[in-house]
Amino acid sequence: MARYAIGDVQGCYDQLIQLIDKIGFNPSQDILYFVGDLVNRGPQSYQVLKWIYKYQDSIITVLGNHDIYLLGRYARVLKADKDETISDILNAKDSKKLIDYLRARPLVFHDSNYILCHAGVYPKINFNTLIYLNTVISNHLQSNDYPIFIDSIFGNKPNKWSDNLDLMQKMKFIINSSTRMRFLNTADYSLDYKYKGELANTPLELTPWFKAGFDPSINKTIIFGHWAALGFYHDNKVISLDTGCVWGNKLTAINLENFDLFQV
Ligand SMILES: [Mn+2]
Repeated sequence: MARYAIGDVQGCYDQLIQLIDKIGFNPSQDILYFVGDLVNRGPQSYQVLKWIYKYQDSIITVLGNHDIYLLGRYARVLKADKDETISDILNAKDSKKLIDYLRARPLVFHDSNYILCHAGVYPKINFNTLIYLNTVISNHLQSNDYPIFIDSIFGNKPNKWSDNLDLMQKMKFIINSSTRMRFLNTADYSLDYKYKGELANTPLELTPWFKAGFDPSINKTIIFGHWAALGFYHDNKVISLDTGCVWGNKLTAINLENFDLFQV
């Protein structure tokens, strides 16, 4: 048995299948962790989601910003973005089954060694608080009223965490930080949404979220994606796996027992 973590697929079905072949995935023995953003921008989102659904007993995946966008489009609370490539899912006969699977995925998953989260773990929060809010959000997404909930979660505010925020504001902050975060404003650790570039050119006033110093309760290695300009990055605290497959670069998997890297 082996565990592999895989970066942002975003509808790149052919590359997903090539990568699965390369690692020799055995669904009866292996577990695949996906960092989210399974769909959108790429050409075959429906095929990807069907494949994930088929092997769901061997797969753990968390919600990315594009997955939440798909939920919002299906729930008819978002207008179509001109760059979206999810109409095949929205028009599919089995779309309800796939959407119901997707909205039952968490924002954050953790095992004894790793935390899996699409964009990352906001470093200045107590981990138990994060896991509690993750559960509350997941309950909303799985309820019959989920379109109303999804309609209320979009927007950049609040961009600053405080224990004094009300529950709705806390949930919005956790959804934004878990699915969209790259940099924090160094002065107050608020979320920055503007700069999406490389570490080497980081503006002076910003800090990458994983360099801002972690709350001591966050004591596992964080596996994340979302940040194509960062690419593959591995230190003693984080593993970054979005290597920009949908932009013509690579799709990456890492074996979580021995850190062997696989790319197509
Ligand atoms: Mn993303």
